[in-house]
Amino acid sequence: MAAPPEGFRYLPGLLGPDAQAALVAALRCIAGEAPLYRPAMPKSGRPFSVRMTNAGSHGWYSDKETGYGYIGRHPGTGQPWPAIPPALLALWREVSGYPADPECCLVNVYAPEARMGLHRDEDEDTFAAPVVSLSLGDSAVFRIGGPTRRGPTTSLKLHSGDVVVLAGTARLAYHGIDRILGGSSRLLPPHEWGGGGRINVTLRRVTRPPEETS
Ligand code: MD6
Ligand code: FE
Repeated sequence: MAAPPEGFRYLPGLLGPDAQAALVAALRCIAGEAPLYRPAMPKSGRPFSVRMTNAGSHGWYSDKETGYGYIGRHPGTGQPWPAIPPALLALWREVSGYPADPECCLVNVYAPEARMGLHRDEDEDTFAAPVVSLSLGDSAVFRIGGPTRRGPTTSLKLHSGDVVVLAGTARLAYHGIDRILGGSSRLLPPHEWGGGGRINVTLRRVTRPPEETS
């Protein structure tokens, strides 16, 4: 175990039950327009256990050929991504401390068996903006380390309504989801999201805005 890096903020229960339910409804609309897809690892083509979709001008995507990165349209429908819901823009303005709005709202959908390996969010053109993350549905074991994959890590449980901010040094820290505590929440209707589970929303700035002074 190690203390979480500088710039890591954990805001437990920032969103109450009504706000969580309203966001699930907004995410249902997004997934209706921009269907969930399963990204694949660069080179190996190994599929992720997590399904994803996006809102905003930039959507995060990965497949065998293109690798990790952002695209302006849904890979299946070819349509632009839906708009980021106003409640999520409000959350970003409240907690990010950053002068420009996010461009990507990545929606990660975890079935109870899904996981996310240790990674850094490093596909953006600016790291001065934090990444703001919101958990909905089942609780999950989140692990965060430091700037190298091998260093010591700290684990904490993220529950529905919790918000995590990765800013400063933590912005480029390795992190991942070790496991989902299946059945720990009743927020997500099981028939709709493929087995209940968990939704994680991350808000990111992708391009460097004029407001960002060097
Ligand atoms: C998750 N979260 O909570 C995965 N990335 O399902 C992330 O990968 C993440 O929570 C950047 C910043 C905060 C995060
Ligand atoms: Fe991440």
